[in-house]
Amino acid sequence: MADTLIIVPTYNEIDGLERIMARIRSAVPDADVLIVDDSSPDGTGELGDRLAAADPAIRVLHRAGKDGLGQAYLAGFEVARSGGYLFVVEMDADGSHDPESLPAMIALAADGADLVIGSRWVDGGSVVNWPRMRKAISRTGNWYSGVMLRSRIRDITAGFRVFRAGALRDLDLHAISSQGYCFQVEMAWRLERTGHRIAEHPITFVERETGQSKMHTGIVVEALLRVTAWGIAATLRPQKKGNPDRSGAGSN
Ligand SMILES: Nc1nc2c(ncn2[C@@H]2O[C@H](COP(=O)(O)OP(=O)(O)O)[C@@H](O)[C@H]2O)c(=O)[nH]1
Ligand SMILES: [Mg+2]
Repeated sequence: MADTLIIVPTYNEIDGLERIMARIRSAVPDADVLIVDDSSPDGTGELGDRLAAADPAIRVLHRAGKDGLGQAYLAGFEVARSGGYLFVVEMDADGSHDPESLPAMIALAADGADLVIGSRWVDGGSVVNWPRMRKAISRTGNWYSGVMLRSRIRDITAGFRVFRAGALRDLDLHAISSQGYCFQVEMAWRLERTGHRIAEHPITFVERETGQSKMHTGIVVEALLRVTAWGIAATLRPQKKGNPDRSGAGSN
């Protein structure tokens, strides 16, 4: 059985899905892949079904409607948990995250990192073809999260990640409340503040060539408000390092 599950959330990604699946299957042939599609109107889910029919390593989880990135990943984590996988990967369907980085990232998790972030903002990391505005939002968001959450993570908003499955079990996933991309900040911060090991691996993020970004102002506002609220709450009620997020949970 594969020890890694790669979760790929999709919403209207029909143009790039086949290409990214082929790249994933050739870069990490031993991993299983789970497409989590929110009933994309463009037929992405049906294309996923055809790819799954031709390749037993690929599965599709169909969800009833567009419900945000966070909910899609939480549903995928449940599949990973019941399948007994050791490593759980998050990556976008649009080609921005290069599957060829995965062997090195999974190796870091196998070496003991609880979360490995494919990072644009550490030495060696970069972004290709992003509009100046997107770069500014990402840099400012990471800077603000660093200050408010006292986080040392350089790319806390990144969506390219490998979790050790045991670390996911340490978190109370039902308590994760973020809807949009703020989900990524919440997951990383919960692990960091409970003393989990976080590694950042430099990646080159390449802006999508097909389809459209689902990023919108509401997502940025949600992140800004939540990070501010978490930062204030953490100042009032500091968490002791080493305390699990979920009482009584171990990390294995
Ligand atoms: N299932 C699901 N996937 C989503 C949703 N929103 C975004 N995605 C996927 O999440 C990934 C990142 O989204 P994208 O629009 O590329 O964000 P950007 O890279 O920040 O511009 C892509 O694979 C999207 O198809 C959603 O509500 N549900
Ligand atoms: Mg994208």
